[in-house]
Amino acid sequence: MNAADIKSKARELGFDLCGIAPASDHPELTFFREWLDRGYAGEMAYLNRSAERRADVRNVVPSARTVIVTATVYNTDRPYSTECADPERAHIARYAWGDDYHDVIGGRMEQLLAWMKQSSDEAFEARAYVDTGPVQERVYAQYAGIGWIGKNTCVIHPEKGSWMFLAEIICSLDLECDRPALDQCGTCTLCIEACPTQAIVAPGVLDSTRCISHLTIEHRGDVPGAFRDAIGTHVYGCDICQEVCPWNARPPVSDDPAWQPRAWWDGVSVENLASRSDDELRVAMRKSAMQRTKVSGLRRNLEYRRISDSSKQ
Ligand code: B12
Ligand code: SF4
Repeated sequence: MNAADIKSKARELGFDLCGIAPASDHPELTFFREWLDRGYAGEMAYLNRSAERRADVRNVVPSARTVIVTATVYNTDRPYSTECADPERAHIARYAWGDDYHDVIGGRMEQLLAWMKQSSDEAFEARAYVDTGPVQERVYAQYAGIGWIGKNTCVIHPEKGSWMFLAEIICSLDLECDRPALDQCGTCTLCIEACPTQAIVAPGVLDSTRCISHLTIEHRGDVPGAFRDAIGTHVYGCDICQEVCPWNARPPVSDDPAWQPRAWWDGVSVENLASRSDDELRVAMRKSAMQRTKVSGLRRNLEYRRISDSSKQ
């Protein structure tokens, strides 16, 4: 079993891209500590707790020599929030429209790993992760040639754009590695200018305490009043800095049933969602990434919007 065999199996399992990065001292890995020290992680205390392990995959799998990175396009054919003229439309980030990617991609990664174990002549150590592992996924994706880390901090592929989930297998096999992706943002700063809360404080540096994704999903308790107008009808996450990106102007669309928008969220208004009972919302959020905030978190975001609308009348 070699690198080409792994990539062809990854394609067979439905991954759009697969590349291999060396498990070495990539300079970008050191930004993480500085980012934490500046307080940019906001309330995501788990990032502080796991900082040492996140510094290098060899702290997670000591024998690691390579990181196999996969990317899965989750974009569907629905318009962007920036294209929507209806001021009452509820905007939910597109990564959360369908089934929970942790389960779907996690299952496919386990299949890839099981196949590797069966096909390899050599015994090896490995761990598969999607999102929640102590891994700086974007850095390894860049070194695996999946895409460059854009000014909006997202990994962008020249043809696939950035609507992609990343996942990886850290392993002790000495596989042939890909060339790192080259930065193609150039002089463009559209994402930095479009962010309604000025959360991209420098190219590639995001202050989570200002990011709508953090404010509507990770933040507990009251959302600071100063951000509520800028949040608008973004009731769960935010896609603006990717929607304005020229590399996402003609993005590929996935026909995978897992990522298609559930009818509950498809083109609905804030009022429509807010009028749903807790039980209905619970059913709608079942096995979706939106379970992270539970019904109470979504309800909080919906209520802010309703209160702000009624105070303007
Ligand atoms: C914490 C987290 C968040 C936080 C912080 C995001 C952030 N930009 O750091 C919040 C809640 C805000 C968030 C939001 C979103 N997230 Co998120 N998130 C993560 C998580 C769990 C960790 C990221 C992390 O370590 N951040 C810390 C910073 C330092 O790391 P980084 O962004 O990877 O950093 C690179 C650049 O910022 C840059 N950099 C940093 N500092 C500096 C300094 C200088 C001088 C320079 C030049 C560069 C530079 O280099 C970095 C490497 O250090 C990853 C999964 C994982 N385990 O990696 C998913 C992940 C990054 N998220 C993802 C997604 C989909 C989203 C959202 C689109 C969801 C949404 N629509 O609401 C938004 C996108 C917002 C955005 N513009 O990033 C995907 C991104 C896929 C992709 N194509 O890049 C990931 C990889 C999950 C996955 N497995 O698919 N997320
Ligand atoms: S996700 Fe939205 S709030 Fe966060 S950095 Fe991008 S545009 Fe700004």
